Amino acid sequence: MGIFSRFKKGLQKGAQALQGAFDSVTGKGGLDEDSLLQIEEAFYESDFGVETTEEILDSIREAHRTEKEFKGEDARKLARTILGRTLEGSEAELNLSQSSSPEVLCMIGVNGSGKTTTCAKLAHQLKAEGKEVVLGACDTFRAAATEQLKSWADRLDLEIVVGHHGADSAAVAFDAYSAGESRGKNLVIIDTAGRLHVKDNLMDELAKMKRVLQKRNESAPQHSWLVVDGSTGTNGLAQAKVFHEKFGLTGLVVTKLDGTAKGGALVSIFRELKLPIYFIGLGESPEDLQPFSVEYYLDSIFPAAEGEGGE
Ligand SMILES: Nc1nc2c(ncn2[C@@H]2O[C@H](COP(=O)(O)OP(=O)(O)OP(=O)(O)O)[C@@H](O)[C@H]2O)c(=O)[nH]1
Ligand SMILES: [Mg+2]
Repeated sequence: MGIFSRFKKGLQKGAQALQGAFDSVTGKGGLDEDSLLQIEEAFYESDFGVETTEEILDSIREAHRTEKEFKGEDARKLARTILGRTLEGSEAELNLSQSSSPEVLCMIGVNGSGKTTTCAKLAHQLKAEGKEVVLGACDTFRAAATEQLKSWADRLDLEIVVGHHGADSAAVAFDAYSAGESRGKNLVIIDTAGRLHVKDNLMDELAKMKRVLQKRNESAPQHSWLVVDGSTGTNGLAQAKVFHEKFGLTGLVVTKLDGTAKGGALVSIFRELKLPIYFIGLGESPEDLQPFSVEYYLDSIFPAAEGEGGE
């Protein structure tokens, strides 16, 4: 499956919600207050956030008032343009330096957001690109967590450093870094235990992991990504703010965008934090983790109308 097809298929539900609203007004001679409310509601329900939704609706209302021939289709295009502008700077590529010591990427986030699977999928993709990667199974909190990452590593033939259940996660991170260094790896990907951003003791544990890593390499971790479940909507924003404050994030991964109509949450999170979105999750297979592309995202949620070309 091509990359755009993956986006389109994954974002299908999110697209339907918006499309329904716009479809009901395209074809109509013009927009009326009723249809504008319908569009507004669809943006709110998809979790694009208050600011973005208001900006879009204000622009549509203004154009509707001042342009004689302004139709539903024009409203859709205007919304797309504004979202494109809002998402400027949200794409990012993981570039690893060629230095002799490995870089470190910490994958953090609340329980069940998709950290462990993202670690495995990313390691798999980087390996396919010829990068040398080692995984650190630093979720020592849950007995099954190490096993989960280990079974991915076995299946995808990835190198992994594990600690025993209940071990100090910072110590496992330290070991993983040491292994990465002695084996000449480019990147150490650290899987961490899920934690609620409001639990101070668990947040302190993350800070400790960072301190311990910095004893080996003062610029580690070079990458700290928050993995956010895209289907939890604006909840993700509250989490992201706290994790960013306490740990200093460098980027985001937004998972589970397949199967949710709340695909707009990534826009509100980006708008607020201005952290690049490195990857998005569009399903459970390794290939469903895709570098975020604004163009593919917008093309998926605003499919070209008939006669406009496109897929
Ligand atoms: N549909 C879908 N499922 C996903 C995606 N990403 C992760 N999952 C699933 O979400 C579930 C939780 O993923 P994990 O990677 O275990 O999440 P985690 O953050 O490591 O969870 P904890 O370690 O318990 O905090 C798994 O069943 C994954 O297969 C995605 O993009 N789409
Ligand atoms: Mg996990």
